[in-house]
Amino acid sequence: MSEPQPIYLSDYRPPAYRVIRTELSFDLDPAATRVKARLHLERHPEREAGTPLELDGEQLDLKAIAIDGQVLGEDEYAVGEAGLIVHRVPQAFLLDTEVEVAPDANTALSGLYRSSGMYCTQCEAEGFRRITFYPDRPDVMAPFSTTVIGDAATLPVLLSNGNPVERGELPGGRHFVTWEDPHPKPSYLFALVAGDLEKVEDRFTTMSGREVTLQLFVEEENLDKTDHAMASLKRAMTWDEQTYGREYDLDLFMIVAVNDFNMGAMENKGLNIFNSAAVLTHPDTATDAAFQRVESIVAHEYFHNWSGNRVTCRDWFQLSLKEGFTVFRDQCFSADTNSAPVKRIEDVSFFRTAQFAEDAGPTAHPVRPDHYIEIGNFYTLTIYEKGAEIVRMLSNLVGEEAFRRGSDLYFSRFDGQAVTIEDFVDCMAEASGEDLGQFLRWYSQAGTPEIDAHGEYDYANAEYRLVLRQRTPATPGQAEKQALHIPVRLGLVGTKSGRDLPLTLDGEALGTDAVIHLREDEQEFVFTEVSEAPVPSLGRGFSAPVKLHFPYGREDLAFLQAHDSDGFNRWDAGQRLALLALDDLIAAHRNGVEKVMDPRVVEAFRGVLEARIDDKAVLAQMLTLPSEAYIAEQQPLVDVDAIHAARTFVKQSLAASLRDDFLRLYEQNRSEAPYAPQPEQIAARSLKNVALSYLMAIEDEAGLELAQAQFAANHNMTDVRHALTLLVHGSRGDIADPALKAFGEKWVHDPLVMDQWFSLQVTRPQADVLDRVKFLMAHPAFSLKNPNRVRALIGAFANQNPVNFHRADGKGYRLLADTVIELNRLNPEIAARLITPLTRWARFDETRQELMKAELERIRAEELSPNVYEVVEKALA
Ligand code: 0A1
Ligand code: ZN
Repeated sequence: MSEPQPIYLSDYRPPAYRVIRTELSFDLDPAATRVKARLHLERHPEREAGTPLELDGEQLDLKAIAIDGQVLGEDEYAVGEAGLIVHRVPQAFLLDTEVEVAPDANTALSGLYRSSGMYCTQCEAEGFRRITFYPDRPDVMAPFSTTVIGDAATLPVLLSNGNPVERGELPGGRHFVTWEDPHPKPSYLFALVAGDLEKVEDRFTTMSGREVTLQLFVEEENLDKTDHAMASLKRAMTWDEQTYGREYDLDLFMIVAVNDFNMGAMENKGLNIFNSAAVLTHPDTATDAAFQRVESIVAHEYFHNWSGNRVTCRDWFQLSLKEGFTVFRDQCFSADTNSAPVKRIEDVSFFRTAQFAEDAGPTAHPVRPDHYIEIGNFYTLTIYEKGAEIVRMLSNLVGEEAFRRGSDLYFSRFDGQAVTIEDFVDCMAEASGEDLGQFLRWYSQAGTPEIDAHGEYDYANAEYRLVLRQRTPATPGQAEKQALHIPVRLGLVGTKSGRDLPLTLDGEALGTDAVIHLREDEQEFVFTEVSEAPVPSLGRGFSAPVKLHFPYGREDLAFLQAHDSDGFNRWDAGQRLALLALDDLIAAHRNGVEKVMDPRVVEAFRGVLEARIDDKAVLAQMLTLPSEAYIAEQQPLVDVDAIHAARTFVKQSLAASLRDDFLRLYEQNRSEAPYAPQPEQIAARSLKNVALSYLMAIEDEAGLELAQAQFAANHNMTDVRHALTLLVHGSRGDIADPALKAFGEKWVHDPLVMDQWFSLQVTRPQADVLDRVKFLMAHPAFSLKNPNRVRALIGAFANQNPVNFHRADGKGYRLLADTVIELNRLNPEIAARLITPLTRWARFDETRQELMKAELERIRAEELSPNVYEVVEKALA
């Protein structure tokens, strides 16, 4: 096999042939589905006559081909590994092809495949070429008509995009439905579903008074798990009308839940397909976090109807055009629906842990990459989450009103077109009058910018001088970096008053909270009329996706934690304070010195507990220590054992010192009220469960009793799972084991609950866990073919159990590599994603580095899919 070759953004050319209309017909069969395609094609006016017709196609068995009704001779076309070439075609013509595909043999879950007996499709990014020969690129848009033929008894439901226009019986117990999608769409938004599904129906009246039918299709046993998704959908539809003035554009909107799915969900036009984990909820089976995730994913896919479908991407280098914008939209929606500060804290915590790590690793890439081998590898945190941070910065830079004018302009100017990131930014520039030229560098430059800040208060002149210096570390293929336009939102908090001081910059009064613009490598900002010595509160609300360093003392941080008017920075000051203490303890652990708890951290926590913070969800966040993964992110060299020991020590020390406070908090926040996924209830539960984590950190009688009782009360999955996790992660096997067994037996029929059962066992920090992982891989409820199972078991072990994955004997690495090698053949997309923790070898000690690289080499020696090849090559480069 030849080495896979990269594709370059600079090589972009418009398509040679346009598709005016696409007509498909599927005769479904597990081993031999027949797909007939009739394409109405037209040569691009700028391309010369004689340009051959090139269509993408993979693993297709061509049965028939004709142009304008004339069957082609064998010398008139050629079929290769990647597609079909017809050497001579007219200027405008009809192409008929018939191919055979094998849904049951499709374990990659891209193209047409079967999941629990139902047929479904996944076409983004390049799955449509596994269904029929086609110009499978997003800048080719056409209206589709699709006829689905299947067995009437086993496949009563036959779905595709758009509206059903005809249905009927056929000989041999078969039936068909024909669907028309009037909106021109790229092939990646095509979808087909056929199965024995139950339907839940609702209605929505749009702002212009049109009636839309909403349908959710699930397997019969999941009919009681659809309420929340349906309610979320209606909220999202209303929100998009109110916030962006966008309404839905078909008479029917369908969501289907499938069990085997590579990602969370997919925004196919009018027919969203969801991973069952991203749509099904029930108080007994799903946690609060799962309810919130479902709400945000339902919204995300719905929002794509405009940001992605009506206006789509010219090519896959522009992926963040739809994903960054849509993530920003779903984040704002969730913030409006739940606790806004907590949503921001959660998003940023995740971002600073996972995206920063990606940006610092061998697969770092710009939000708009300039080359790739396998686009399936680019559905990354950088494209999605950093892309969303860039859109958020834009919105803050131009202001909410101009941002709305800019998005209105974008949607109207480019409706029905496939466009670029510049097109989007241009609309924002035009609507606001801002010069966004330098800002565009955010899209082309990889790596996390770092700002070194220094400040000095001059009593005599009542001035505060702030110096900001920016640098972006080199990333693979990008040694030199240019200065970015970085918005820094800040305040100066007076040390006497504890209040935000008025800000005057260059004679201009800016209020008490302002955004300054860092554009140079180094810039000085002199604030005048500063009446008392301040502590600066920088990067409020995480105003830019950067690492911001300021030489804060612990007193400064405790002060900001108590007084900052910005909720996010208040929380962050606490995190920074805890990190300083953790640094000392990590060093103590490494040096074999006795660990001593910093009393200032204990006092800061006591202060938080006594501060009467109204928002319980915020309070719960303020009482939560930085995760081991985030602590690791801050260390020059990751020592997983020292980090685990230090964090456990801090937790136990806080629990011992503040035990009665945590007990009180627990009691005050327990409730017998029936479960509802409402913000107030979720907040109370999170606070109660944070308190329980501390009590269980010392495993005293009270903690153990509460955890056992909470598990036994069986009130809702959030409480049950949390209690069970604490028990299983604790030292009392005599209590944990029977609970674990009972839970596993009770839920053995429910794969989504079994995923939680797998995860909570393999994230146990104790040393015996590797055997448990292997044992569970042989459990009848586990299967390597199902991505959710793989993520819940192998993924959770490798990503959420640092001390065991990074065992000094390398057996954790070996297990991951073995799994990757097997998955490389079954499901390349999932295999490639699973490698991530091994690619981070540079962050560990030499022995571990060698062990990790040896496993990467072992993977490299296999015959690899392009997906795995690309990741392994980068990791070993
Ligand atoms: N566009 C979807 C994500 C998605 C991407 C690729 C997929 O298959 C490889 C599936 C879904 C979204 O942003 O939700
Ligand atoms: Zn998306």
